[in-house]
Amino acid sequence: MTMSVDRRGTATWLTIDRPEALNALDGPTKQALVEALREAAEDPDVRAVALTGAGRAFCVGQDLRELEEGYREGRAPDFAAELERHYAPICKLLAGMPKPTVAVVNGVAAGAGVSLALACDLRLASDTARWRLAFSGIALVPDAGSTWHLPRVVGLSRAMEIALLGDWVDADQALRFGLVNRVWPADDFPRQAEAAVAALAAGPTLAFARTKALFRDHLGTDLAGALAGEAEAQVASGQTKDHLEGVTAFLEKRPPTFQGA
Ligand code: T3D
Repeated sequence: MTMSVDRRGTATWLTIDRPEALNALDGPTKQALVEALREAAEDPDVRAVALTGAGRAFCVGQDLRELEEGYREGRAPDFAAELERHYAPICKLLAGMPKPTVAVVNGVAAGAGVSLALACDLRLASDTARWRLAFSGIALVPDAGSTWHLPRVVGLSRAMEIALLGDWVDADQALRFGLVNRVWPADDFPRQAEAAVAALAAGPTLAFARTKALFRDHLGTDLAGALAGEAEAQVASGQTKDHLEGVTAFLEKRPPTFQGA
């Protein structure tokens, strides 16, 4: 078992579970991740997805040992096939899932581990987590969606800094750069992250799904297109039970109870 799937209320927690290899992504782990993400995406009872790592690391990217034999013989892997088979689906599922996805970054993140965290909607980190894009260390370009996500998350100049200078980014820097949304002390991190994910899973899931889609679609749209897209999504959102509940709760001066419907 290289990954565990754990339902906590209406949230699903996916834990990459190869602590002895700092949760490096070998073939079975990537396949398990694709399947678990597909199931979470399709299950209407799952209203938020958290991705984390077992032990002291979040994920250190591609398992380089798995590729050792080929490299020793002077052969690079078939990157195109591997990106298409695993990394692209994982990235698309995390980004496009119709419910919030959260990287719960408990420790070191490197290489494609950073790419996975970037593909999530939010990144919550322990103050012991540190980040390194790491691709340049093995003379590769950033992949698994990170050339698309990183400049959008931190801006072009910071993305260049992180990719080209290649330094470790610590928790303070990650917060300052906008790479993470929240940082908590390590001893309180599990409790805080769990509460944050539970709060997202109790949110207006259909409105969250449309919000995600609008933000992503509108990255490549002009204002007129964005206004039209918002109008269409708002008509659909206005017909949900959660919308009625939200307004009713406001009028009755009580917190809303959203059902994700
Ligand atoms: O198909 C494609 O498109 C390829 C895509 C490639 C993108 C990538 O993700 S390339 C990989 C990028 N990641 C890295 O370069 C990180 C490599 N790891 C490190 O630099 C260090 O491990 C760390 C700085 C992250 C942590 O250092 P430290 O000293 O705390 O731990 P350690 O002793 O180096 O690692 C502990 C174990 O994890 C160790 O195993 P061992 O020797 O005790 O049996 C180490 O080999 C293993 N490990 C760490 N990173 C990887 C790994 N095993 C396989 N693959 C790894 N990436």
